[in-house]
Amino acid sequence: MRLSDAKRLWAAMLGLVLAIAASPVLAQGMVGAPQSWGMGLQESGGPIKEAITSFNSLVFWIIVVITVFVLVLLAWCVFRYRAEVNPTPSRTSHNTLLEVAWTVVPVLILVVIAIPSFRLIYYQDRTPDADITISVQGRQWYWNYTYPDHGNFNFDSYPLAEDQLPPEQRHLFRLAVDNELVIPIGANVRVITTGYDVIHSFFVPALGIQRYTIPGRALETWMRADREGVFYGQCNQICGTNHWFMPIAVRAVPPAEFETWVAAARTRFARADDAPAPVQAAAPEQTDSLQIAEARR
Ligand SMILES: [Cu+2]
Repeated sequence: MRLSDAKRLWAAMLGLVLAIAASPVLAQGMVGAPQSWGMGLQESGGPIKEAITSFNSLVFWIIVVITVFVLVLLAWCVFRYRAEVNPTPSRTSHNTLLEVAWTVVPVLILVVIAIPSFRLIYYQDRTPDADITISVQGRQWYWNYTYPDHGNFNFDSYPLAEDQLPPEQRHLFRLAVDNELVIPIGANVRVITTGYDVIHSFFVPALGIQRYTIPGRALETWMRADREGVFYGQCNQICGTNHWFMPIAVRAVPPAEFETWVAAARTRFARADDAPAPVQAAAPEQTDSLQIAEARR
């Protein structure tokens, strides 16, 4: 390759890198969503998911070691004690040392798994120092979010139709929503979940959060995004015919941007305590919505 060719190649590569860096998708930060042919867990957007990922790796490697050990042992027995070379089979039926070992060793392995497992369950359970609280209500079939610390404004979140998405984001159909749940980066967000009609479940894999939303019951959990981005999830408790209609989009923005969004949202969305809670019979008001069209199909 001539020098000028090499230079041109470098220039082209640099151009490509700059073009990718300037594209709007990357400008928004991380996108927490499933990918085609994705293996393993989704990339983590915060500390809970990081803890889940490292616990998953620990268990994975324990499984690998056990599987390889059993496979090698089996292969060795099959080869070493085949009838050809071992015409008189052993009549041994008890071996105290071996029996104690194969009881105690698995128990120890389970203890090694149990300790970090319990630690993780309690870490995910609730945050001792919440910066903000958000109330999440699962409804048939949409999400309703309330910000009690910021004027108690409240809004619904519905999925976007496929043709409402720009072509390069079509893969986010059934994940992208009209009104995203916006949180500040680095804040411990206490999430209180309730159910309006049946049991739903608030699940955002990239943030490592999942909690049922149960009618007549308030459950607590928390989440924190340490990276800017949009983290997608879905209701993961079968809740009726339009269960698919409950995607979740959590957008993490810098704190200053969050304050700007709150100021705009307070005027845009009616305050929860200004209006009585909607009754179920009033729900089909949005005759033009995708949900109604889907239900009629
Ligand atoms: Cu559901």
